[in-house]
Formats: sequence, structure tokens, C-alpha cells
Amino acid sequence: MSTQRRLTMAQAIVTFLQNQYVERDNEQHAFFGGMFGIFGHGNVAGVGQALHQNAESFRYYLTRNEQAMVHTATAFAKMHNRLRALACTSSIGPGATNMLTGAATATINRLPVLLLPGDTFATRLVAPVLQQLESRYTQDISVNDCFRPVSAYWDRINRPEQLITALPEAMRVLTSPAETGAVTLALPQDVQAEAFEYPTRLFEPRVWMIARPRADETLLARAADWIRQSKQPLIIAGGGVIYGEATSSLANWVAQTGIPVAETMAGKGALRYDDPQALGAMGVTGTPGANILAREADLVIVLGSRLSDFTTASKTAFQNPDVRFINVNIAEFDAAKHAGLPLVADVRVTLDELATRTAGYQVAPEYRARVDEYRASWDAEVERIYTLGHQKTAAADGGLISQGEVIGIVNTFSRPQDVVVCAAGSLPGDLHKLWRTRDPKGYHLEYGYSCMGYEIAGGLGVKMAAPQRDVYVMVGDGSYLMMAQEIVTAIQEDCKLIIVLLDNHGFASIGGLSESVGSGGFGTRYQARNPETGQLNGETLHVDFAANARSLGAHVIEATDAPSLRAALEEARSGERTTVITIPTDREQRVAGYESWWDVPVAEVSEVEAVRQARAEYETARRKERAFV
Ligand SMILES: Cc1ncc(C[n+]2csc(CCOP(=O)(O)OP(=O)(O)O)c2C)c(N)n1
Ligand SMILES: [Mg+2]
Repeated sequence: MSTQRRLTMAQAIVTFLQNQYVERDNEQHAFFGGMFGIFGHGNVAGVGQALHQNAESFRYYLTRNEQAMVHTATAFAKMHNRLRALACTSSIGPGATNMLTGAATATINRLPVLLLPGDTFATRLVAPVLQQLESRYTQDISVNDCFRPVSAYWDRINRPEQLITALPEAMRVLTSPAETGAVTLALPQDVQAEAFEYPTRLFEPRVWMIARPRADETLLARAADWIRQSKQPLIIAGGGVIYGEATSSLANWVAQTGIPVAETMAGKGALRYDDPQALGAMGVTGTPGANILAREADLVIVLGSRLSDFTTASKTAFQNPDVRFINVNIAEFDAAKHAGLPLVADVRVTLDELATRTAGYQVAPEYRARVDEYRASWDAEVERIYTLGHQKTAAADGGLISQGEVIGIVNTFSRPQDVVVCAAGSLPGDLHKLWRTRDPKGYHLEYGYSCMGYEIAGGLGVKMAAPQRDVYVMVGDGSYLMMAQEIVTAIQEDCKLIIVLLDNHGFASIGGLSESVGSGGFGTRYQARNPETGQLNGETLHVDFAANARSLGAHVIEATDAPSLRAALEEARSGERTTVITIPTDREQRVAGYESWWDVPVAEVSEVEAVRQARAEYETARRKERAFV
């Protein structure tokens, strides 16, 4: 048998990708579910030709926007707990740079996606080619260098044989729970089409083992001691609990010890909402119980979290002077945060080991009773918001429902295994607080980058990964306007999405923030320029979202109140098509914040009294920020 195979560089990539597998807990998965893309001159004759030649064995998906396809791929990987991924091919220039925002989104969220932007000619003779950005100081650069800071691994394949070392490195990073993110291989247009005698071993099936490394014995023993000494411990469950499939281990350990659990955005769903130890959301968008107990905690056990400012309430969440942290994380980088005791390890095996080492330990009955009380009062608060019956009179349609009630109706209507998808605006905070999660994969929030436009594109990735679940995309009018075109791709792939579009005529979230910093919501409403004032405070810009969604091929239902929303959901669920339900909501009827704070600096000098007042309050609040060193 020949030990070499003559393939173009692009053919070699497509052949290689089909033979990569991952294994965890004795289960194997083909790692790649196919490749998304948009062709241009920078990839059509290279990667495009290779995909055409492999169309039966490796599926190609046409997207409408390169940023969107990266979001779709990211959501696909998230839904698969990082055990599967998609590749993305683009042309050179704008097709490539359109992927940058997607790349940053994937890397921040520690989710694997393989990006294959086309690049300008390695031979250079014909430069500048169409869409090439020239540099005056070097020829060794292109727009693809912009991917370096947003990639977990970055490489440029200037010679076809460089794949022999680049592809295994790309796979190592993609399948590493600690290092994963966007992996970018920039592919010069000419090299893509160039043939090389590749070693056939490169194309043999390869299984990448996803290990469950154990923590250091000494540190584990110390962690168990700290837990036994603790009077008021609190667990913060992050995305790592879900990605590591550690949710049962967590439920068992907290049932054994009574330690309460607060969840980050990525960690929501780690416990069922009705688990006796579940305090719900943590931090800026958290529940009173989680935030009060965090404030007092003498020990915070952080499981698989990046400890972002939304979780730590900008470092104001933990006020006990003697608070200590134990950080269980697969990534050393995260385990070292807050000067915590670092257990650099798999979350699941570590929880099981801690359960053994803390046998007999339980929190005091009074502490347990407080958890019960917070849980009961929070449940009542959610119920109140879910059934608010708010109907502010609006000129056009006689009444507007509140966003909280819309969430309540969708949450109550959806089945436990269904998935809610969201990313930016005021929805994520409200969902984090209110959504009653009944399945570890039921709550899909991209809140690392909080990227407007992720919602529909991401919903498609979720549905591709879990076709048996209904996917509810909840999206604001601002996010919808930024990126709705993947409805077309959802229809192309017969991936049914139920999209609930909450129209509040602009940016409720940033509008509210603007008001809180003394700027009165300036520039956050969808209003025409007013000829009299010269400002954007003229007539309200009415966008016909229903017509827009219909034009993309969706079935559309225009709901106006609670009963029509329920009927619309019923119709959407029983139908076959991707359905967009539009519902106008009251921008001013907000869900409150509870016992928390977020650091958004207010102007230190201003002519405006409201700003000066906001600054004074800001300076007081900021004094609570703590450095954990
Ligand atoms: C790509 C991107 N640009 C800007 C922002 C900042 N931002 C956060 S929320 C928001 C407004 C979102 O509007 P909409 O989707 O209508 O949601 P609402 O705030 O009304 O709930 C903006 C501009 C962002 N998160 N992402
Ligand atoms: Mg809005």
C-alpha cells in the first residue's frame, strides 16, 4: 500500500477532518459535523473544490453571513458539550474578517470552532489581488492577522506540507477543554489548490481522548479541610459543570452536604431550579438568596467558572473579610483566580472525590433553613413577575405586556427538554433570574461576549445539535435587526426554530443603563431625526418585523397579549416550519436587580446634574470592590 497520497492542501484538510474522533467516558463521536461556508474567489477553487469532491461524506452548509456561521458553529459545539464542532470556510478579505466577531465569541466562551479563512497569495507575484489589504511596511501580513488575538490557536499554511504539523496542533487545541476556542488556519488561495504527497497516516482515523484529570492529593485534602471548617459555604456553578457533565455529581454532593448552589450564566441548569439547594442565578443578574449568601460566605467553591464581572458583581459580591475560594477548573488560568485554592482538574471526578472526603459534613440546620426561605420567597417573586398582568396603554394597540410575563409564558409553555436561546439586550438578565431550568441543556445563553446577532444563528446550531428538542430563540428587536438572515438557513436545513421577537422599539437594556448613568436614554430609541431639534427624537421608526420575517420564509404570528402569545406558541409548536412570533412589549416595565451591583464608570465631570448625582452614587458603591490577592 502506498504510504503517500497526492492531494491538494484543501483536499487534505477535508479528508483529515472526516477522520477525527473524540472519546470521553468510553463514548466516541465524530468530532466534525461538517463545514459551513460562503464561497468567493479566495476559497471556491480550493476548499470549495475539496468539499464538492467530498459532498457525500462531509456535509457542506451554506450560510448567509460569515459571522453568523461562526455563531451557529459555536452554539452547535456548546450544545454538544464541546464533544463535537463545525468548521467554517470563507473567502479572503471581507468574508474572512466577517468571522472575527464570531471567533471572539467562541474563544471567550471556551467553545471549539475551526475557522478556515482564505488568504492572499503566498507567491505574492499577482498582488494586490481583489480584496487584499496592502501594507507599506511588510508583505508578511494580511487581514487574517486580525484573528490572532481572538483565536486559541492561529496559523497560516504557506506551504502544503505545513498541514502535517498544523492539523494535529489544531485538533489538540480544539479538543482540549482547558485551551479550546476558535482555531484559525489561514489558507492562502494559491496554496489551497497546490498538490503535495501527504503521508497516508495523516488521514487515518484518530481518536482524541478527553481526559478527566484528578486534582493534586495535597490540595484536595486541604480543600476538604476548608469545607469541613466552613460555616457558610456557597457553590458557584459555572459552564464547566455542564460541559463536564458533572450535574448529577453536583446534585448528589449538595444533597449530602446541604451546600447551596448559585449559577452563572453559562452554569444555569447545573441544578434543576426546584432542587432544594438551588438558589438560582448569581451576581449582577442574580437572585436575592444567591447574592446575600455570597456576601456573607466564608468559603466560595467555584466550579468551572471564569468569574466574570457579572458573576462577581464587579468584585463586590463577596464581603466576608475572611472569605476563601476553592476553584475547581480544568484550566489552570481560571483555577488561579481570586487567589483561590486551585484544583486544576475535571469537575466531575473532583466533585465525587470531595463527596468522599467530606462524608459526614453538613451545613448547620439554621443555614439550611435560610436557603429554604430564600428559595420560597424567590419562587413567589418569579410567580409574581410571570403573572404580572401588566397592560400599559399604548396608543397603537391598546396595551403592552411586560417582558417578564412573556418569559413566564414561554417558560411555562416549553417542555423540560426544550432549549431557550439568547445572547444580548435586557433578555439575558431577566432570563438568568427568572427562567426555571429543568434540564442541564435547557438554558443556552451566550453571555461571554453577549453578542447581538447570536440568537437566531445560535438557535440554528442548537437545533442542528439537538433536533429532538424544540428551540425557543428569544430575541430583542435590536438584535433581530442586526442579524436575522439565518432564518433562511434554518429553512434550507429544515431546522425548525420558534423565534419570539420582543419589540420594545430600541434598546431597553442600554437605554436603562444610559438613564442610570445620567444620560437619559440618549440614542437608544428607534426614532427618526427630528428636523426641529436635529436630534434622534423624532417620530418612532416602525419596522414591520412580521413582513420582514415572512419575506425570509418564516411562518409569522403577530401576538399582542398573553392569550394571543399562548395561542401563537401552540400554533408554532404544532407546525412544521420555523415560526417567528412578534410581540410588542413595554420597555419601561423592567425586572428589578436584586442585592447586586455592576461597575459601569460614570463621567467624573459633567454639566448635567443627573450625571453628577450618578457619579456620587457610583463612587460610594465602588468602595465595596475587593481585590483578592
Ligand atoms: C454586537 C453588539 N453591539 C452592541 C452591543 C451593546 N448592546 C447590548 S444590548 C444592546 C441593545 C439590544 O437591543 P434589543 O435587542 O432590542 O434588546 P433590549 O435591550 O431592547 O432588550 C446593545 C446595543 C452588543 N451587546 N453587541
Ligand atoms: Mg429592544
